[in-house]
Amino acid sequence: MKPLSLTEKILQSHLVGQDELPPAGEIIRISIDEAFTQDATGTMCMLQLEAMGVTRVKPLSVNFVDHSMMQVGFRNPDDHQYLKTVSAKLGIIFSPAGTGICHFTNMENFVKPGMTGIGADSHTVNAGGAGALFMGAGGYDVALAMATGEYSLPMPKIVKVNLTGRLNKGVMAMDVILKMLELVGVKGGKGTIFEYAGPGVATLSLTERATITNMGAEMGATTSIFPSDEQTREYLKGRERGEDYQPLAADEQAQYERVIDIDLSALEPLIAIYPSPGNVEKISDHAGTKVQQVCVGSCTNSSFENIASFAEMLKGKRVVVDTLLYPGSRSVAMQVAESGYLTSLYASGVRVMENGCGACIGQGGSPPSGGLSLRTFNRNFPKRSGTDDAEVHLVSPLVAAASALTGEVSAPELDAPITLPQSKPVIDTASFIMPIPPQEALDSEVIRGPNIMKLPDFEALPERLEGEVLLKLGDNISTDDIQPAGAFLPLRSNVKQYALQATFTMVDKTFSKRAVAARDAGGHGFIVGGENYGQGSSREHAALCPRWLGVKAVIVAQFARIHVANLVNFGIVPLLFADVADYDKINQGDQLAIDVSNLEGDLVLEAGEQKIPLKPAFGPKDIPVLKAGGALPFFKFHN
Ligand code: MIC
Ligand code: SF4
Repeated sequence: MKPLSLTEKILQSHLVGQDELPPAGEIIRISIDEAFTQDATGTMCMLQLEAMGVTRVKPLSVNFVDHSMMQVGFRNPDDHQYLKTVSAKLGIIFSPAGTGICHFTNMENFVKPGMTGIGADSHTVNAGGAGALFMGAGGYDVALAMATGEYSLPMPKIVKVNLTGRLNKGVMAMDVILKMLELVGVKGGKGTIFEYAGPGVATLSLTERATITNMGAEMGATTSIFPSDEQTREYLKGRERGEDYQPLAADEQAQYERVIDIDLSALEPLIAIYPSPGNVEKISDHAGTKVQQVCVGSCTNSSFENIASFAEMLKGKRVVVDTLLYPGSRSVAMQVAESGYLTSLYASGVRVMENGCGACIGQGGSPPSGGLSLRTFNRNFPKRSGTDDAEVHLVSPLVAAASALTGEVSAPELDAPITLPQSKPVIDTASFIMPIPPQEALDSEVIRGPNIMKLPDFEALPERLEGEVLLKLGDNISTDDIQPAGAFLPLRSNVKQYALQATFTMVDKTFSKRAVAARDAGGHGFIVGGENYGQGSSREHAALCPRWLGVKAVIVAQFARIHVANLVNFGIVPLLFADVADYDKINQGDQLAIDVSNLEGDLVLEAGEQKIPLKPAFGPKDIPVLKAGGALPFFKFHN
């Protein structure tokens, strides 16, 4: 038998409709063991699920509330109430506000080694730390997976990351993934699954592994995975889920696309410099830079071990800058309290915040104007913090602690490695609200407050697209640039207002007005961009809102994986320049046309006298979806 990688073993055991794994790039269909959303993507996902006519979901499904929790006014509470009642009816477990960050809480309670899963959030890949194959997707694809228990994806390339050695004192799992980002870059993971292996793996705890898989999203990777071993068993036992354990690893002679070697003992504390997680440098090169704020937490670094290490460094001392801490879950927060760290953190002057995304998604905790915030989070895209001219650098919890004490970027100076006291995890399964049994659910009411708007209807694709280049953008445009979150999060269930108030405001405040005027004059909007367009979040609003504003095609040098699927799902034609040099021939304001009557044929961009060859960024199975005007009209027509 051919020796298999761990990824191949899991994919093989979940294949639907074929027996053999095809070469990289070909579409595979797999069964999905779990599908989940969080509140910021969940309302749209649930509206689509309802529009599909689904009355009960197939796989284990969970709706978490963690992103939009400020409850200033009726909008967030309306969303939460809708999610709670629709979950009960459709057979979905509901994780209310305060229970914890989706990826963290998911890992604690639901993920088992060997499982497959998709979630409406790019950091769903976090679950790879427990030997499971989880991927981020847009809300429509998650709704479809909840309805069918299946998901399609291009067969990924599999790259082995061979870990040797052991982390030195003051160096953390965050530094391992920052090293990977330095080596691979923010688009180097596209179409790839990173499989961690080698003797260094055994030295990393499960939550350390999850820090590493979590930020695989920042390399554009499909996902990342660790083997399931004694560390996995230990973690599951601690969570009273010992029976969920099974050992899993790649076969000895498994073949990989390539191998990356990382010696853990050679790593030093690193920092990702604003404005990209890919700008990785040594802490020592930035030591002494003044900081105005420190934030610890996010789905990347909010485990008990992270918080306890942070608290140990602060013990008996006071922070000198505004320092905010977001525990990953109520379970972690209770363990922090029981072990005495809550008191010592307060005594050190730390602001202990709610168990949720918080400052990571710009829900409060913005730094001051022109300030520098050091964060243990995974993203530092422009303006994501909510302060337009503030900068954010990404660091480990120990660097965060050292810097909070000095008010400057500082490496952790330790005489000996930090040892944490024995402490038992606190189990918090009581926070979950279980769905109503199917028979009773038929009569249960779904409560839709005024913030829950109807989904917009979209027409089929015309034969010819004609209109203006509404925006010409550069490389690495993130979904935070396209459709900012932060203060706009309460508009996630209100497409019209979210589009009018937020779309592309980060790059051009006139965008939505110009787009609506062009749309209402009968034109089709075009967006032109460079490499890695749509990096970052899985938010489908970054396609849905531009579509509402009349955008019909996006032409770029290269797309990020989840975003291109979202464009197709909302009927925007994703296209690539056949020759990247042609990007220079197009300007904002140009009038363009494309004959899209035959999406299988050659596609040519007509720009005045110029005829510019294009390549599809969509696959054959996407063509009928695009023609129908998007996934939902396509689904409704065929069911
Ligand atoms: C993010 O970190 O950008 C988010 C907010 O979690 C997004 C999801 C969203 O936009 O709702 C993600 O990572 O997919
Ligand atoms: Fe939440 Fe931040 Fe993680 Fe996104 S990256 S899920 S906003 S904690």
